[in-house]
Amino acid sequence: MSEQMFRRLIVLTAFSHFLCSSDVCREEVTTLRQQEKLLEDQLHKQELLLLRLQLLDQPDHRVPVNQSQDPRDTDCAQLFTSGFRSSGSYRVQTGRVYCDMSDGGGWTVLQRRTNGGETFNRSWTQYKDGFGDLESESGEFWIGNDKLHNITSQGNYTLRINLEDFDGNQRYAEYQEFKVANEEDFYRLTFGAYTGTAGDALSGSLQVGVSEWAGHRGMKFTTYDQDNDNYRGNCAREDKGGWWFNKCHSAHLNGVYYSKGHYSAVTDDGIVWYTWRGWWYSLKTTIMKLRPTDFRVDPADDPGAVPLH
Ligand SMILES: [Ca+2]
Repeated sequence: MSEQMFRRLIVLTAFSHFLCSSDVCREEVTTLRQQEKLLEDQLHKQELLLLRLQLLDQPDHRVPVNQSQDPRDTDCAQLFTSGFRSSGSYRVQTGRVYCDMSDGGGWTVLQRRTNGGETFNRSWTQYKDGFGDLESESGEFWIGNDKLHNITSQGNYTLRINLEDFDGNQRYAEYQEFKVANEEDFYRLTFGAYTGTAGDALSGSLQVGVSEWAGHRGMKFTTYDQDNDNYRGNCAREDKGGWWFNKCHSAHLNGVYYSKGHYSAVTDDGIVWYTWRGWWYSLKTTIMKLRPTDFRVDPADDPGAVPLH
């Protein structure tokens, strides 16, 4: 029923009171009043619904509810720009991802270690598809190498790695031009210039002679069931986790979770960032995340934003 028809009904109901004299007529008036009340309620509900839809259409009033987002978004940076400001699990073009909307916002998280809840000694297929807990705030997971390739082939991305030891010290490493190749090229790792406070363990270039056998630039991905490293054996088997091994590593964030920092083992199979705590210290927390390099936070838009480097 249109608003115009509804108004006609109100007028009719109002005047019928003066025109009526018989009981039948009065009954009809009562029925009409009931209908009027029902329609009034319906109209009120529709007005509220219309108002909510109008609010959703305005960027400043977007509600950060995961279910209402557009699955065609390419990454967490695009979601952040669209108004989604809550960290959590979202669906983007390449599938489900965890978005870190703190630390400047717009980060797509690719790996997290916090408590040893998940084993990272997994097969090629599991690393390809991803595994672990993508839903909770401190869940451990690997995003999946196919997703990693799909996202990083969309543009120019910066990789940020946040590390924490068991004494509560925090360091970070950032790399420009982060890219992961497709499965045909064994998810080969590419990255550019380093900045940060944890040291450049990914290239291993800090110490002379290390990068040739331990650096990860240009390395293919290796798992216990698919050996693509430069070592005579299989680094993933020895160090118990999938990674871009060389012969074998100067950084291995998918290693065994040890509940104390210093560890002893047959091989250096802990969660290692060589340039900070060496090969025989296993870190407490690691987060690897990526964001388009040209992403800029408008300070007026997000007063809590951390200045970018
Ligand atoms: Ca090998």
